[in-house]
Order: sequence, then structure tokens, then C-alpha cells
Amino acid sequence: MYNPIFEKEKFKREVTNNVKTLFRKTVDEATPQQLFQAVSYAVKEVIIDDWIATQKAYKEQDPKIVYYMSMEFLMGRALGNNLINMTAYKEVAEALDEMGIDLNAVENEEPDAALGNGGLGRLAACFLDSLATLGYAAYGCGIRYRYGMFKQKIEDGYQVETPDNWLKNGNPFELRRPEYAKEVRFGGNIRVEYDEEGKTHFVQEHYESVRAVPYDMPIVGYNNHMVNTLRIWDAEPIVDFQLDEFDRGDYHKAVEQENLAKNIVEVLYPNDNHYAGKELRLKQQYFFISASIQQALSKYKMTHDDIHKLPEKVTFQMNDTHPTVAVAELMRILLDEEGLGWNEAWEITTHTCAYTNHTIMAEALEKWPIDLFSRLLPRVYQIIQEIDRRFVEQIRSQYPGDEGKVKRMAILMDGQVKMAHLAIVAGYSVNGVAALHTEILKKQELRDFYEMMPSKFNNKTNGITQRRFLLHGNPLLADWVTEKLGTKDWATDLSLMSGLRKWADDEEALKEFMSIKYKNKERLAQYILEHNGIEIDPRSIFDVQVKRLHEYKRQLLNILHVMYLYNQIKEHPERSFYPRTFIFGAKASAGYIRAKQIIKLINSVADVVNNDRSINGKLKVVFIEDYRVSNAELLFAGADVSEQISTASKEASGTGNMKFMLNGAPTLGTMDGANVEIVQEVGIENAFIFGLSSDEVISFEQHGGYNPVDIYNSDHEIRRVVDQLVDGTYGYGNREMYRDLYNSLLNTKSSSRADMYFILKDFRAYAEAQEKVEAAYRDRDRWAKMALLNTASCGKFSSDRTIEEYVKDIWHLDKLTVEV
Ligand code: 26W
Repeated sequence: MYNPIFEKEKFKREVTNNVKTLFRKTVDEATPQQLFQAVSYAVKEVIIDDWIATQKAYKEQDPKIVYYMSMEFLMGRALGNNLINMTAYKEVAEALDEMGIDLNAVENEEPDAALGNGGLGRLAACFLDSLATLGYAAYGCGIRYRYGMFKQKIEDGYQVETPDNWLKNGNPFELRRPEYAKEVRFGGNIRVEYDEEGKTHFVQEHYESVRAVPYDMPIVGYNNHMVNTLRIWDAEPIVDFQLDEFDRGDYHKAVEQENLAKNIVEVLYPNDNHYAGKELRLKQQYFFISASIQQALSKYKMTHDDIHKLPEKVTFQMNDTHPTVAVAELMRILLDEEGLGWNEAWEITTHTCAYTNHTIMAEALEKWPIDLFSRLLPRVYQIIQEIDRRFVEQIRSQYPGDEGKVKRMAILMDGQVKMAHLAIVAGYSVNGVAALHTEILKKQELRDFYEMMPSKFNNKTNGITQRRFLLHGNPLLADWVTEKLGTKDWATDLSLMSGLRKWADDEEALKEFMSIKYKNKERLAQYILEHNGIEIDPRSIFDVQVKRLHEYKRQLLNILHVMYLYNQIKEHPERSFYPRTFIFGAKASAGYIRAKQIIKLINSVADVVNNDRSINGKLKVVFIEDYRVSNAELLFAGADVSEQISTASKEASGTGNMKFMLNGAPTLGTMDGANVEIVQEVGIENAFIFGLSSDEVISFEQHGGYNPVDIYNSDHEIRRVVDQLVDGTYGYGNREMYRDLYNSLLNTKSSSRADMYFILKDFRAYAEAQEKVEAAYRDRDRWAKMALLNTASCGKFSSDRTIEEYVKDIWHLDKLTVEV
């Protein structure tokens, strides 16, 4: 344990005392939730000193600060992770054990902080962990949603969403900081005024406003005393709702302000990769951006007097286009409040803001209707008009006569504000999140921009934190790795994992490795028994696909293949078949009907297959309810096979793929996103790669798709599976239940193209790859070696590596040291 103030007896007294002062109880009387609270406050007590020391270091060393602006931070649970990073997990477990308290049970009382949807939000959380661990000054800036990602219940096979009231018992780790509150204004109109010197002033009138109040969450670095801050904003009414307001006849206004404040931070939008154009979402965006930028500038101005040098000390990284209004808000403050001229303000802004693209899915692009945008943010809109006017002028001078370019590249076009264009024009860096993704951006999606400003474009392949996903999530494997490498330094230098390669032919080591996997499979099976009531056999192959539900991720391909296997087993009971357990976990956006049908289908297939005694338990299907960060840790640790089967070109990177690899599960996947780089690292012989390449997919798309009916007609096994969607096999006799899915595969009328995601096209290749999985698994030694080599080859995929690349190429931060 590194922290001298973290003494066992003192800690135990602290817990006992917390139980007493918080709940008027003794440890024996306390409920598990109360114990979680008491333990967390005791841990926070220790964190606070390092947090203060880190702030002091900020002041004394005056480092450049990155503000990671994100609508989403998918943090998961804090307690266990904080203990891991304080290198105090085992000691605390021991201390609690002496008090008769089980740390694991205490951890399970903590609700996940699910302020995010999926990959983009979880990436933000991993980045914060790495920034603190590597000693960089950073703030995460976001929204303190009252309700996070919805909780998923499965009722009668259907997804049912219930609210995620994650704050209902309070959040022991957060700090409310009312002294840093900021005002954020919406709507009204802009009056132009001229002062004596003839200078123009823009005055916003008749606006509504809210008070943004920050809550700080500690981000504990690993073993370095550094504690950074995730600053999430709550909204409060500016005017307190008081009775004298009522007397003055302002009752209405007071209610309105109260409602505006309440609504803004009420709930996380559960859309992943689908832009819905909701006014409230734009309000959320401007709300947290305005507050964060105001705060960053006031912090800067406390110790610096030349605003022109802002880019030397501050950088705003925009996590996708969601925070892009930052560009215009920064301009507004520089112009209207700092009194700078346009060129000076633009110079500063374009050296401070940088943009990361996380998706090429067209339906995810944020394009706000101009009337909505200008009504809500009148001054910000004026500024965007001027940015656009100047940019269009630049296009015309660089490409005279090419009005096509203007149409394709302008920020304001067809009555819309195109946020990606604004981000690229104003950002000093534009990056993709995996090598293939960045290439596709450059060659396809953002080609015009790349041509005009090639030097802005760069790649930063995503990564994940090994602290949460190995050290915390898989303690058995973590200990084994430490023993085999003879050091625990891999916790901060994942490249050391390559040292495990020398054990890849060592029979004893392979046996140990596989026995750890087996124990983790037992742990997962126990979770599934408790939560799903389904018994699964840890000796079967655990084939896992966990991620958001989206057509492009092709959970449908996976379940159709399960239906195909089931047909095979029924038809050829004599053939040997290695027992398999297919595990799914996925939330579908509430309004995404087809995604929800896929969930229902998975559960229907599970029902039929799991209850068919005649197949002797050879095949099991499990749908994990409420997939989230905390149960993800168990799933990665217990997986044999990692399903990464997106239609090539569609998955920007993927990060789940890396978490499986770290935990020794080979990838079954397409050459998409970061899978490409995973294969590069581990060798194609240690993965199961199949299907169309991204070039092939793109080429089909450019030629209007392909004809799935040919496949349906010529391959009777595929036809049979597709027909089973509408013959009642899985519809409990109801033939209409999955008609839409059937149509999506075959019928051009159901969507713009039949089988848009090339499911039937890739089906045979996928089935063959699955056969190879089975054959490989039968050969225990070969499998063990493959699995171990995956763990040994994951070094590149640490978010520490990713962050160092951002620092070197984009942010140019200084390293801090924190003295205690
Ligand atoms: C406007 C609605 C909306 C909401 C979220 C549009 C788009 C998003 C995100 C960009 C979706 C997302 O999470 N993208 C994922 O980002 C990960 C981190 O870079 C990648 O690993 C995933 O491939 C990508 O799908």
C-alpha cells in the first residue's frame, strides 16, 4: 500500500464511525447499502488529501490543461476502481473482512454511473483514468444527468426500459461546488449597440437563463497521488422559487425557470449513432459547453493576463460533434466579453479546439435545423454565420467555379447547421479512432475536407484501461500475469505483456492460464444463474457478443447462425458437436423498433433452444439483462470467443474487442475498425477472420447494394433459417412476429436496400469461421496458446498509449508530479 495515511486500524475506525454518524447504527446493524456508503466515505477521506495536493500542483506547476468535452462519461462503479488505483484494494478487502464485511458485496451495492451510451462514453472514462495515471492535468467536462442510461428489463422476451435513478441514495464520491456556478443563457434576441468609440456591442435580451452548478468527481491516478476531476454540471433555476415572486406576478417566470433547469439535465439521450434533432438535446449541449468554457477561461485568467496565449495553456478536445458549439461559444466570449477582433479571436479558437470523429454512420451526423438553432442560440448562430461566410469565401477562392464543393462543405446548407463541418473548420486537429476508420474518413466521408486541409487529419487508435478491465475485473489473471512477468509494472506499461509470449509453449503455464479462464467462466455462470435463472456449463464454449444493439453490429447474423446450428444438431444428432453457449448483452435505443425485435428474437431462440431436451444441452443461448460496465467486467473475464462481426467499414473502432483480447478471448470478426490492428498484433492465425472487406462493402454500396435473393434461392440452409423467421418456429406459432426482420433481409421495400448490412452475404463465411472456432477449441493446447497469445499481444491497446499519442501530436501537455 503506497499511502502512509491509509492505515488499516484507522480505516476500520473510520468505517465504524461513518456508519454511526450517517445512519446511527453499528456495523452489524447496517444494511449493505449503508455499508457501501460508509466505506466509500472512508475511502473518499483518503482521496481528498491527494485531490488537494493535485490542485496545489496545478497552481505551482501551471501545466497546460486538456478539457475533455463530452456529452457522455460511462464511468461504471467508482469504489473498486478507486481502491485499485490507490493500490489499496487487497488491504481494504482484508480490513473489511476483519470487520465481517465482504468488499465484493459492498461493491455490488454501488449503482453504475452510466452517464453514457456505449463506446464513446466508455472511451471518455478510460481516457480520464489514463490522463490521471500518466500525470497530465485534465478535466472531464460533462452533464450530471439525473437519470443515466436506462435500466433494461426483459419481460416476455421484450426489452422494457426503466429509469436509472442512480443518485437515489446519494453519491458519496461527488462534491458540489456552488462557488463555481455559472449562468447560461438561452433564446431572446440580440440588440446591437454602439458605444462612444463607435464599437459594436451585442446584447442578448429577453433570454431565459439557468444556473450551472458543478459537481466534481475524483479521478484517481494509479499509484501516483494524482487525482484529477470529472466536472459534471447540474442545472438550477437562477431565481429561487419564492413566494414574493408570486406576489410580484412573476409566478409564471419562476415556474418556467425552474422547469427549464429541471428539464435540461433530466436524462441522458439513449441514442447511440442516431441523431434525432431534439431541441432539448441542443440545450444540453450548449448548457454544459457554455459553463465549461466560462470556467476554463476564468481559471486561465486567474493566473494569466494575455488571453492570446490561451492555446499555450488550454486545449478543448471535442468528443464527437456533440460539444462542437464550443467553437462558437469560445468565439462569443472572446469577441463580446473580452473585446477581441474577429481575427484574433479566430486565431485563438482555431488553436484551442480539436475534434474526434467516432462514427461514419450517416444517420449519426448532427445537423440542426437553422430555425431551431438560431431561436435557441441567437448570438452563437450569428457567429456561426460569419464563420460559414468566411469559409465559403475560402472554398470559392481555392476552387473557383466549383459550387459542388460549397454545397458539400458549407457549414450552413439546406436550412441546417452541420456540426461536423463546423468542428473541422474550427478545429486544429481532426482524428479518427482506428487506422481503417481514419483512412475511410480521409478517402470517403470527409474527402473534400481532407483535400483542403490534409495536415489537420490524424489517427488515434482507441485503447482501454487495463486497471479496470484486468486488475479489477479479472484479479486471478492479473495475479498470474504479475507472477509470470515478475513485475506488476504492466499496470502502467501494457507493452510488457509481450513478455508472456515466452510462456506460449509451456504446458504448465498454459494449464494455469486455462484454469483461470475456467474459474472466471464459473463466476460468470454463477452470475447468469442468479440473474437469468439459466444454468450453463462452464465446459462449453462461451461465445460472447456484448455491445449496443445496432443493425450494423449484426447481432442478427449471430442469432441466425445459432438458428442454423440448432437445425444442424436436430437434423444430425449423430454428428459430434462441441457444446456451445452463446451469450448476448445489448441495449436497444428505446425508439429503435428493429433493434428491439432482434432482442426479442434472441430471447425467443433462447426459449426454444434452452428448453429442447432432445439436444442434450449442446446449445444454450443467454441474453444478459441490463448489460453495463459492472457486469461487462465479468463477461470479458469469462469469455472464450469475442464476437466482433460488424459490417466492414461501419464500426469506427470498437473497444470491447480490446477488452476481450486483454482477457484472453480470441476475436471472431470482420476486418473492421480496430479488429484490423488486433489481427496485426496477434497474428491472423490467432483470430478468426471472415467476410467482406471494407473496400468490398463500400464498392457494393456505391453500386446500389447486392441482391440477397440470389443467396436465399441458392443456399437452402440459409433459406431455411430465413424462412424460420416467418414460419412460427420462433414466434410461438405467430408468423408475423419477425416479418419485419425477414423483410429487412430480402425485401427492398422494407428499407432503401435489402440486407443493407450484408448479413446473408457474409453468412457462409461466418458459419465457416465458427466451424474453425469449434475445431480450434477441441484442440485444447492450441486453444490455450491462442488465448494466451491474445493476452500477450494486447500491449498496443492500452488507453495509456492512446493518451500519450494525443499528448504528443495534439495536446502537447506537460507532465505533473504530485508531492504529498
Ligand atoms: C447524435 C446521436 C449519437 C450519439 C452517439 C451519435 C453518435 C454517437 C456515438 C458517436 C456513437 C459511439 O459511441 N461511437 C463509438 O465510439 C467508439 C469510441 O471511439 C468506437 O469504438 C465505436 O466503434 C463507435 O461506434
